[in-house]
Amino acid sequence: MCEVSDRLAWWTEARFGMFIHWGLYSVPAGIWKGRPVPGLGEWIMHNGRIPLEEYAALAQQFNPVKFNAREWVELARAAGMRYLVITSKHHDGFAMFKSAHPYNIVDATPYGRDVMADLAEACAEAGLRLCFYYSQDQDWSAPGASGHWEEMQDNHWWNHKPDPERFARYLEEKVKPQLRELLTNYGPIGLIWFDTPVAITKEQSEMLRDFVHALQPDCLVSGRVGHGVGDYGSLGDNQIPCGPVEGAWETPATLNDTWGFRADDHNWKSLKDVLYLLVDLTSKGVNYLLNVGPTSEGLIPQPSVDLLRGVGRWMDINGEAIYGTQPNPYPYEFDWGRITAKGDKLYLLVMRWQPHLQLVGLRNNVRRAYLLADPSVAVSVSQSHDTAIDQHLLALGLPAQGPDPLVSVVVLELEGRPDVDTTPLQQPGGLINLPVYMGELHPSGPESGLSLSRAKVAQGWKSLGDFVSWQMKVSQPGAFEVRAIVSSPYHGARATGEHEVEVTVAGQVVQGVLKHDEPVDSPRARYFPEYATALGKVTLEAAGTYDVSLRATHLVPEAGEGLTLARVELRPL
Ligand code: JFZ
Repeated sequence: MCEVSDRLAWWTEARFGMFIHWGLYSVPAGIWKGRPVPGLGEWIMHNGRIPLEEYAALAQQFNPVKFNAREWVELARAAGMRYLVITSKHHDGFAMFKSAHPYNIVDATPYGRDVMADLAEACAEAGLRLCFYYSQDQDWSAPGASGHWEEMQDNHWWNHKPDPERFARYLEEKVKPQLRELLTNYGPIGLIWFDTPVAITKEQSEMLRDFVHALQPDCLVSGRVGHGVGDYGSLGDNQIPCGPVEGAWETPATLNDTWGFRADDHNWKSLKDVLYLLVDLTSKGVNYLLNVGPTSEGLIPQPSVDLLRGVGRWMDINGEAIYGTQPNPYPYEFDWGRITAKGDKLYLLVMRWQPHLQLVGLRNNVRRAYLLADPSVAVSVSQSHDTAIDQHLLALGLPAQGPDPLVSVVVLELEGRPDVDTTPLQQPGGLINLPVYMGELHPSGPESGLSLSRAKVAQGWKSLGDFVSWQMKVSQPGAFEVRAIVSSPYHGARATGEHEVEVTVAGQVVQGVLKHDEPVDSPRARYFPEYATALGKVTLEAAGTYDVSLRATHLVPEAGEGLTLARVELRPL
């Protein structure tokens, strides 16, 4: 069996994949007996408390005569996606492939075709990796599985505890045989995207992982197989970490607010939203798995098609700054955009174009700088070093307008591999950004739960003795406004508790209550809202290195996750 890092090579190179949620739920499309059932389209059976017999009857209406595997695959390829993950069996338990278990698309629908066979052929032709989503834990149709419909009438799936013996039998009698079908009938499979581990034990997660690897040694297993035993991890829906992550991670994301098609969901993201997510995630080393929810006729909704074609036009020109890149070597974001790296090159993905872009902390000599969209356009480079504070400065002279209205790429060819100062540095505009993950966390004692979340935000900050400290390098001294930025621990959560904090900067103290009336506008904050609070003013008389710390002076006990601090900012006044 090969090592995990070998298996992951194609996936890390790919960076961008298509997720497809398609099943019987595409027929009601969010509406049951004339009424919208709130929630995700693919959850309609559960959320609508629909008895299995009624739900299964949808199969007779599932006839996707407009389905064309080549068209879907062509769209994914045109968008720049390098792998495709499709729901082979979602929580409803219906198999979208030919299976010995009769509840499947070939045996139960008038369509009667194995769409996975068509997709496997189209993917092989186009050079895309075919991958299968498979709900191993929840199966609302299978006795013994979690979320079984008969046990859900006044229960919730996440606290439903199926009988361990019957659950084990379900794994043996349905899950393993179906995985064997998926891994033997369709050629090489890129990965199995397991999901929602709730009842599964660690031994069972390991057993399924090993079962997959035994059938196809190169096939990856998603982190949602449970208990952290997969080949890579999943972040939350649309979740962007604050800084680069270690290891292999992927963010699954929707184009509107559902995975499976809902006729009434028109809340489409813009091309700007999608490109910013792609760029932001890539700069942090996270794969982007972007979803489409086809209709029961077999069509990908037109707004999704238009968005993906827009992404594709951008990727045709700028894909080099995405595929096979390393994360930003600086451990922080820039207010003008993001950085990726490959070999001796840095790619500056500029979201806020400016003719005079400056970068601090790059120690390499720059051999050449150019626009990825048009290498013939002259970009001037000047580099200097301030020996007093040991700070490198790169100044670029760029055209007045960027080549792309949303994200334009400037390439820096360096002498050698990128070598950057990774301490918090004052940026050329004067801003100093102090993310918590770049500081030092000081838990008050063994009882303290203070730690970093997966997204690199402070969590478990519930004790007044906890604090965080940083050292920062200041090149342009003066007066600054000190701001604290909190992040919501949950997708779309509005507020986190009005905690009171004090920040000490070089011995000067400012203090205030963290409010929620100044939302931050950034790609990340769009999905996990962030709020900034101005705490007061400090003055730094000279360039140099300074200490900063933040403590809580009052914590709101009912805020579940405690003080979820993302960062402190010093803005020049
Ligand atoms: C799960 C499914 O329940 C859902 O239907 C869809 O298939 C999605 C891709 O995966 O939902 C989740 C599970 C976990 C998170 C988000 C959505 N999460 O950890 O943020």
